[in-house]
Amino acid sequence: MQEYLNLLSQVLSSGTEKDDRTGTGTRSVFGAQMRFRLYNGFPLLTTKKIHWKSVVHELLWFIKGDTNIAYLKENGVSIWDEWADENGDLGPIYGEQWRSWPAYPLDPMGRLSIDQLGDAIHTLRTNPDSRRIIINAWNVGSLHEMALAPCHCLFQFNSRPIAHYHRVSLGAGLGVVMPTGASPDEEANILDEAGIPRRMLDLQLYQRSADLFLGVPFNIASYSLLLLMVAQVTGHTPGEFVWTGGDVHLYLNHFEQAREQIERLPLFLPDLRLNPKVREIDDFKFEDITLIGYDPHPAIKAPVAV
Ligand code: THF
Repeated sequence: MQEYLNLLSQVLSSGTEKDDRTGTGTRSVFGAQMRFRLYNGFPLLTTKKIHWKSVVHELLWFIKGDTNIAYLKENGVSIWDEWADENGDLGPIYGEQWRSWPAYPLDPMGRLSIDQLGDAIHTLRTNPDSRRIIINAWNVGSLHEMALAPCHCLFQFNSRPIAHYHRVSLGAGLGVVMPTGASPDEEANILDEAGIPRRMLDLQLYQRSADLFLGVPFNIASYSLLLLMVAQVTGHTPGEFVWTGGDVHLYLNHFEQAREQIERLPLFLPDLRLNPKVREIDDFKFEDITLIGYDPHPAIKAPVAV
């Protein structure tokens, strides 16, 4: 997570002061990238405590295709409260675009809407070399109906063969004997004779607007978790999460907190275990996701810009 601390320093030292929609004011850098190798530990920030429960419930809520905060409230997650209307609705944000992007005209299968996440998983199982495994939340025709335009707006999966030696060491280490939901032919393409994945899965996110202190640690953890889940249900070994940012900013009222964090030493990364019995993305429940050995520095409070 040193890369994250480096980016904090970079924005503090060389960012441009810039006004923003929320009227708070920011220091901002345009264009940045961080890479996290998921087999080196789960990239949950250790230089301040992250509210992990919020990360998991928010992701499960996106996967459900839900855009009303009722589920989050029931589970004690308040990170979306500020943007919801009086009925708890946020408009057609992430969940709706991921699972039911409206199809006009009807797609060739006659569907009224497109399940982008389901289609991505199907493609990873049947045509993993594809360079079109993209999920897009930036639905230009619907932006005006959303409580907030998507910040993490597009992501792409990349499936690649891994070397045999790598396969053996990783496969043994992770104990991955993968369920895939694929036909035996497809499975032979993904798993070797010992049931160990032949292929690795990467995910790259494009985040057009990045609240580096509050949002980004959540976003890194959330997409890394999604990558592990999709890897499991498609029979891949988790590879790299690549985070790409557009306007990467620190709000002016987060500077002190950012400086405090930079002084702290990164600690050991936790591990993440998924229940290996889960074979379909829609079957993951909170209890199937276990974080092990997360022992971070204390939380640092900071106000969220609305
Ligand atoms: N708006 C802004 N200004 N920043 C964001 O990061 C952001 N998001 C989502 C939508 N709009 C945004 C909401 N995600 C927190 C964390 C993530 C959020 C919103 C708020 C937050 O306040 N975190 C605190 C408390 C955590 C908790 O109580 O669970 C923290 O200390 O981390 C980016 O996707």
